[in-house]
Amino acid sequence: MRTLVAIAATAVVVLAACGPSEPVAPAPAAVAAPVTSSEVSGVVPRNAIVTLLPATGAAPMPEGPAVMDQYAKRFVPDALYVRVGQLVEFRNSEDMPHNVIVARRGSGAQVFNVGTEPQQKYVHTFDRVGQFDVSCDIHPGMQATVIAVESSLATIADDNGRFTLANVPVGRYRLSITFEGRTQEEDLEVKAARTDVKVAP
Ligand SMILES: [Cu+2]
Repeated sequence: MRTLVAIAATAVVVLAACGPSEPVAPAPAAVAAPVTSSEVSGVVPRNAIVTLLPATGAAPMPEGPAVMDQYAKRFVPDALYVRVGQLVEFRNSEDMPHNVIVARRGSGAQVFNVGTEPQQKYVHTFDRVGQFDVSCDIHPGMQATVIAVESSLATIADDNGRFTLANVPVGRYRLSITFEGRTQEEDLEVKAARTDVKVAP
């Protein structure tokens, strides 16, 4: 019993030393990091080309050409995003002749059909947004896709119309949707970590 009393007395002394009116500094408020980029995703018409364009003006053009090569009897890469107006080099980097046939997906309209001799290249500039099927009729297994777009922020919706664009800087955009040969646009403000989009055909 004596021991318990002594402990209680000690506790009182310690509490008194703290003082009753000691100012308590407020805990620093948790500061959320500002959102600088967003994942833009949603549903649009199936297989549509989805592009985010600047709110005004044109997206800056990348330097240099885009390149689709031919080697090991393949197109490399087998899917290539290029910019409308950009030089696109179709190269042949192996020791056998190929050709390059480019046709607009959907209509099937042929854009060009050229032979590509070893170590040669053919240069083309796409003048419209669209998806293009690329083939070599010497080697039927050679198939590729070119997607011509007007911004580096672009993708293709899947068969259910779902798409995702990651790491989109916050800001105001024009959302451009191209499907079945036509394009529709709407304003889009990207300001949250996730931005949901729904565009009916
Ligand atoms: Cu070939």
